[in-house]
Amino acid sequence: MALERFGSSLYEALKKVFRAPVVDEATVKELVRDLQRALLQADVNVKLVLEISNRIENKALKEKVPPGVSRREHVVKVVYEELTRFLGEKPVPLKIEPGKRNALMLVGIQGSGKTTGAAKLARYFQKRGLKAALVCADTYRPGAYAQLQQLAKQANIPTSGDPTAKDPLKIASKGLKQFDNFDVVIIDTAGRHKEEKGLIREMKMLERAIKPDEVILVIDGTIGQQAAVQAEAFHEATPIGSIFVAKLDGSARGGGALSAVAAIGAPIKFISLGEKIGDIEPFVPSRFVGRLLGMGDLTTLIEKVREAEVKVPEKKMRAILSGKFTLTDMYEQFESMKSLGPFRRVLKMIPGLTYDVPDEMMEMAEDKMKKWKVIIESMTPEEREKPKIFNSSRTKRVARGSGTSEKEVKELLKQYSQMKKMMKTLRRKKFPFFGKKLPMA
Ligand SMILES: Nc1nc2c(ncn2[C@@H]2O[C@H](COP(=O)(O)OP(=O)(O)OP(=O)(O)O)[C@@H](O)[C@H]2O)c(=O)[nH]1
Ligand SMILES: [Mg+2]
Repeated sequence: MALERFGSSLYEALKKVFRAPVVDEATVKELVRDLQRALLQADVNVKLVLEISNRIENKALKEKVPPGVSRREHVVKVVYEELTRFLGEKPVPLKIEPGKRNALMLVGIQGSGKTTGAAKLARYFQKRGLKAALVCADTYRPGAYAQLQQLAKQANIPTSGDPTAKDPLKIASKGLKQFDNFDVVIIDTAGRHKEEKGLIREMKMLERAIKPDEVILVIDGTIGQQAAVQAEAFHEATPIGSIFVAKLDGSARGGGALSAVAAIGAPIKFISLGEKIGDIEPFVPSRFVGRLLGMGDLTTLIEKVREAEVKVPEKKMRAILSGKFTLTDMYEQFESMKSLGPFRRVLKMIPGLTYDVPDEMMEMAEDKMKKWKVIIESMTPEEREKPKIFNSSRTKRVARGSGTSEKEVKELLKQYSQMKKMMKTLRRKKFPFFGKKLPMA
């Protein structure tokens, strides 16, 4: 399995679609070929590859494109939908049976995120009105119980454990008894690296003895392809009911977790995007596929793009593309970006840009945009329409009026001319049809 590579090559394939000047049958066919290659490289069964790629080709070429959506967006949407179907369509919730004590046992290798994961899960259920408790059955790691207690304290979750205990089964049983009238009891177990055989043996023994309602395998989202080997080893010892993927914050795309799913067939039910006790969310396949492809949540993007499209009247678009781009237009652009939500989120959704923009830069861009808007607000209508008339006394006045410096006003004007230039090249490169009839109209 090489699902992680599969992720990135798919991403490359889709990038081609985004870069193509026109999306036509040839573009779709090339995409389908790239897709097939990527799926085959990921060891997907040939029959399944053909099935998926045929469906994508048919839908992309034959399905009617809804109004307001470009052919390009439609193609990407089709790929996305079909892959989501392939990787699991709907979230699989972790079922907690009412009226009984549900025991969940967390397993995984050292440092994968079990202890933090246990606390996150307990808090998650507690927030949903269930009585949740934690049991520490890790008798190996020094300070394991203290770590769990410290996490649990943050959410007032009762814990059971004994730092001096040597027998994990004894303390697990004791904890289960203690919390017998609880809805959910989460058992944290030891993780070890070097002595994997011992760990597996212990886990088997614990599972047979306490018979948890579900064994949850915790996987570190950053480990890549090792995930499949790990998952198989654990699954062989005790059937894994579901997977919890930790550490999906940062740049990990989680392809490894998918290969674990493929290897053992257990669904991912939860993911974690941070160290804090509240950083847990139920797994949503569509969101994950977007992440895997490095594209953010595409359904949201498509919706937002559609909304934004409505906001720019076509007449205006034509005017801008014909080279008439004023500071008023620039201001409106900033406004429409704002309506798309925080700048960062918007940029994250743009294919090709995902994960490439450092946070500090994003913050700077957001701050700048705010400042630039104030500067434009301080100009006269004439200045906004004809920025060419700017001289040093006008610059001074606007800087004073907007509470900024002359340097900042000049910077905005420079940015403006760059954008204007960009609009012109855009017109030449991407809109060769301009001046004729817009094909989308
Ligand atoms: N950034 C980030 N860090 C995490 C996440 N989950 C866990 N960590 C960190 O990873 C480290 C190991 O987490 P633990 O929960 O102690 O892992 P464990 O599996 O219990 O480790 P052992 O008990 O030693 O086997 C800790 O420093 C956690 O704070 C996550 O989702 N994101
Ligand atoms: Mg631990």
